[in-house]
This record gives sequence, C-alpha cells and structure tokens, in this order.
Amino acid sequence: MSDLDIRDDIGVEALLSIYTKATRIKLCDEKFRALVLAGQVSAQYYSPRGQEIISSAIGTLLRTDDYVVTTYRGLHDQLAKGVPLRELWAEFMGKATGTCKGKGGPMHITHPASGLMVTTGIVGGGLPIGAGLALATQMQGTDQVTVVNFGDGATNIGAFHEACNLAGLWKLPVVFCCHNNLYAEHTAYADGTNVARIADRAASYGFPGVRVDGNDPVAMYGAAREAIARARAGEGPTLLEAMTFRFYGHQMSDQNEYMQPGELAAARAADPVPRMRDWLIAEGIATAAELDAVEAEQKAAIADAVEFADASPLPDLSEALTDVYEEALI
Ligand SMILES: Cc1ncc(C[n+]2csc(CCOP(=O)(O)OP(=O)(O)O)c2C)c(N)n1
Ligand SMILES: [Mg+2]
Repeated sequence: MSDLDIRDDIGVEALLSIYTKATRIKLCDEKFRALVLAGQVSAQYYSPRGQEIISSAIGTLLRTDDYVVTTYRGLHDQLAKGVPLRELWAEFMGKATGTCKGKGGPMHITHPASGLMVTTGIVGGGLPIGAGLALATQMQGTDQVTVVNFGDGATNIGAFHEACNLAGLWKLPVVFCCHNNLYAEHTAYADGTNVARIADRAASYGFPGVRVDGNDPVAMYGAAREAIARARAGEGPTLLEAMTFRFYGHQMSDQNEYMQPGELAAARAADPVPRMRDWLIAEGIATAAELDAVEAEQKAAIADAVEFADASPLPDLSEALTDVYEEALI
C-alpha cells in the first residue's frame, strides 16, 4: 500500500486523532517532568516520552467501553484511552479530586468510566488481569475488547506466559501490546532474552504475533486495527510487539549510562511526534496552522488541569481507610 492509499484507508479524522492524542501526551509529560524537577510536585514518575504513537493509535481505534490495562509507564495509555485531564492531574498530585481520590498517584491510575481499568507497578502483573477482564466480557457475551500494555522486560515474567496460554486456549478477546523500548530498567533486551523477536513467542500459545514500528502511526494503526478486529470478532488474542524507545530513561534520575553511545541522541532525533507533524503537513493532510491550533488547544487544556489540580484539596485524614480494603485487613 502506498502512503496515499493508507491515508485514504485510515482517513484524515483518525490521523488527526492520533496526532492530537500524541500531542496531549507529549505536552503533559513535559509539564509533569518540569514540575517534578522544579520541586513543585513530588511523585514517582516514569516518562513514556517517545512511545506516544503506540497508545494514540490504539486509543483512536478503541471504543469507550473497551478496556485498557497499563503499567507505571502509563501516561500515554491513560490519556489515549480518554482519562480526563483534570482528574488525571489531580491524581498525579495526590489530590482528593483525583481519579483515585489522591490515594493512587501516577503509578495507580484507574478510571473505569473511560475504560482505563488498571495501572500497575507489578511488572507483568497486568496480563492476567487483562485476561480476566477479557474472560468477563466473553462470558457476558459483549463484543468489548481488552488491550493490555506492558514492556519488553515483562515478557520474561511467568505471568506473561500464563496469561498468553489461557488467552490462546480460550480465544479471549484481548490484545497483548508489548511496548518494546529495548530496555528493562538498565538491562538491554538482548542481555535478558534469547529470542530476537518478542512477537515470535506468540506461536507457542497458538495465536498471531506481529512486530510493528510503534513510532510509525500508519503501521501502528494498521497492526492494531487488525488485532482489535480479530479480538472483537471472537477470533482470539494477538501479541503486538511495537518497537519504540523511551527518551528519559527508566526513571527521572536515570543517567542512561548503560545505553550505547549515540543511541539516545539518535532516538530523540527521530522523535515520532514532530515527525508525524512534518508528515501530515508534507502529505497535505493538515496545514501547519491547523496543527499549531491543535497544540495550542492541548496546552490550554493542560494549563486548566494543572490549575484545577493545584487548587484542589489534599484528601481528608478521615478518608485514609476508605476504598482500601480495610474490612478485609481487620
Ligand atoms: C514483579 C516485578 N519485578 C521487578 C520489578 C522492578 N521493576 C520495575 S520496572 C522494571 C523494568 C521493566 O521493564 P519493561 O517491562 O521493559 O518496561 P519499561 O520500564 O521499559 O516500560 C523492573 C524490573 C517490579 N516492579 N515488579
Ligand atoms: Mg522496556
């Protein structure tokens, strides 16, 4: 397919949706890192900068009632699925108006109304939960789809294999989306796994595995569309391996010393968000002025959310034991 065929096939609306979501993620991430570095917000944060296109394509394809599961590096998945900016920012700042009333923070965003069901810090822990969500919708006879997002490191955790096995066996309506950013904390993928392509692992569970350039909106949209359609049609899971890179290391204090010389600079030079902007303009899909307007609109929405979160109260002490399974612990 030529770029033009693909453009017609995907449609301008979907392409602009991907760009709008990616812009929101990029700007949100930049603002959050700036506030943390300035000491104005205290939170554990794992930046997904560089991985925006994967979630933006998936978020454009999913319905609100579809489910998404993500990880501590989950801002891109949360925003792309439609978690509202104000509640998200309030949660990031630990405020009572946040998605989890300020008790979760960035690593535990949950917003069922948007279909963002779980954010977990347990590597690989999201896969069995996602398989369970998919099993629930299968039993209820709906055509909802669950997308589980996780990293390359997670594919060496037992839970990945257990979830893939059952999902394949029961043909669950789930898409396992691995964001392969080439590193798990400070360990390069090849130093931890003797299989060159994560996508190949799907064969052992009897469902398709597809490797795709996760930074290419057209390729990512196409692969995700097929996987989601398969799941929705009752044909079972797909393992997507979306190749990408994270621009700000594992966590904010990461000095990236374990990377190859020039690797990070090369990845940043190929930043997928400005690259998509240039492509949209070059293809005549949007004008620079139209995309400037998208960016200005997202900036204003983020400024509003930060102001809202800043002005919101901290949770009351009397709330400390609500919604935290206190009865089960007694
Ligand atoms: C079960 C478990 N083991 C170890 C950790 C510590 N840990 C946190 S993030 C991480 C790396 C995971 O890498 P990957 O799955 O590639 O995701 P990425 O951080 O690159 O998005 C590890 C080992 C954890 N949180 N949970
Ligand atoms: Mg990784």
